[in-house]
Amino acid sequence: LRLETDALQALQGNEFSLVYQPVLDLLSPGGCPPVAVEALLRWCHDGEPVSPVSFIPVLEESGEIIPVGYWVLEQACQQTVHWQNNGAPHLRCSVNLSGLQLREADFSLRVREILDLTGLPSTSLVLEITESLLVDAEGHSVSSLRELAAMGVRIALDDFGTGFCSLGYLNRFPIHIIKLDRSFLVEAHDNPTQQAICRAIISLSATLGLDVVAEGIETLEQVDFLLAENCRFGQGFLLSHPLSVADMNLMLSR
Ligand code: G
Ligand code: G
Ligand code: MN
Ligand code: NA
Repeated sequence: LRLETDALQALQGNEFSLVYQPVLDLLSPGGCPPVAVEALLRWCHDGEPVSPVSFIPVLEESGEIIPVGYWVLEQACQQTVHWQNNGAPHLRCSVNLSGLQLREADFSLRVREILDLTGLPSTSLVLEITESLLVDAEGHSVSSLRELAAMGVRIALDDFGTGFCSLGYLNRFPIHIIKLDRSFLVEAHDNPTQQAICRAIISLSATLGLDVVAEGIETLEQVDFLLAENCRFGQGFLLSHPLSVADMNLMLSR
């Protein structure tokens, strides 16, 4: 309960911040700037970090995820424009959405305004949604997705393979990127079934013309496996932890 009332004041109190996890081209992990960064929300409350796993549901429950979500979008777009103007002209920015945000009547319009305000090209923005969001999507959310895609915004399906999304959804909705859930990769080295699932998702994506980003890469063996399977993009602690703006600046200046 305490968390709830405090979350309402956190936005005004500047208690939120973003960290950015690089998405790298596995063919040249150290050799070129990240292809994208995923913005991840952090809340430092009374000097203590609170995990998004516990506070995002609270923000969703109270509806506060709407204003916080717009803050995240604006902040991430503004920061990405800065990086684009300072040595990483092709950097994309990936932002996680919760289902409530897509249900907002004027969501795509607000995204358009944020892009115009910050100057981020629409094609540089990736919005990450989950399978459950698609399964529950009613008409309006689907129109929002189509409007965003028509603007040039790219849509990524996050944690792919863990939800209840049938493969038919990949055709029915405007999806451009699949983010392969890290659970498959964790067991890929000694579990032939998980390995086969990874392989199938990667090859299906290629057939459908979708990019795949492997999540949660923690070992070199996983990188080798992914490259052998023609999965070109990845993120994970091995490549880089989520970074503060200052640490991202350092990474980009190398
Ligand atoms: O950053 P971390 O791995 O702790 O994130 C935990 C969860 O919180 C992930 O599922 C991630 O997608 C989610 N998350 C992080 N930042 C945001 C955000 O800005 N908006 C939403 N809706 N979810 C987020
Ligand atoms: O659900 P989503 O994919 O948005 O979650 C992103 C979360 O995954 C972030 O909170 C980030 O900290 C976490 N993460 C990123 N890379 C790794 C990794 O290599 N291993 C693990 N265990 N978590 C990771
Ligand atoms: Mn994500
Ligand atoms: Na994910």
